[in-house]
Amino acid sequence: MSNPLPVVVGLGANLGPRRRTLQSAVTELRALSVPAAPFRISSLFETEPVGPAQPMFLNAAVLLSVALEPLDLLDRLQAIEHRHGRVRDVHWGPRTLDLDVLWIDGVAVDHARLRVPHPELPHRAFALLPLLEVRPDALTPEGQPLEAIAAFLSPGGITRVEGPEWGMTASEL
Ligand code: A4P
Ligand code: MG
Repeated sequence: MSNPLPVVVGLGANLGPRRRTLQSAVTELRALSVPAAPFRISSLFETEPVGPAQPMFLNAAVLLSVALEPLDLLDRLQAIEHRHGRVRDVHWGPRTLDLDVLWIDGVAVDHARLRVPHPELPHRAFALLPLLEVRPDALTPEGQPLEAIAAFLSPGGITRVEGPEWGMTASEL
């Protein structure tokens, strides 16, 4: 991917110092993003866990622009997860930090390690609502507005706890 493309990364945490971990992940995502390209942070949401019983999540989304192949982006995100103590054990289980590639502008990926748009996106308000905050006009690779899909989602189990300033630096506020 030589030209930078807008990407939305979903962030989730439900173990440890959740808010601080997400703030630190935003700092790392800022460093991945092409300078001067749009970089947007969603509100912070507290969300009921989907999957096995486990602590409540904090979820958010970040729009950035990257000049990386999708699999290279995944490698970078997994390195950030590891730096934050991420251990993979229980599928859909608790985690200090989860970074998912939710959407890449105009791109579909169907690879053993990476599927984009994220296949669960149409079923997950905790991912789709933050995504639409940072990129309200996002389209599926087939050209369908993601906003239209959101209309079918139940918004239950999601509480907006802070505006985007939770992830901003002092100079951005
Ligand atoms: N992978 C494939 N596509 C992607 C993608 N678009 N982005 C592969 C990131 N990774 C992708 O993911 C397992 C593998 O998926 C990766 O190695 C990558 O090659 P994982 O996060 O390491 O493992 P997991 O959590 O066991 O599985 P999964 O299916 O990725 O879980 P999710 O989808 O991340 O869901 N409830 C609330 N309220 N909020 C949450 O954030 N998160 C989950 C986890 C469950 N319930 C939740 C939340
Ligand atoms: Mg994941």
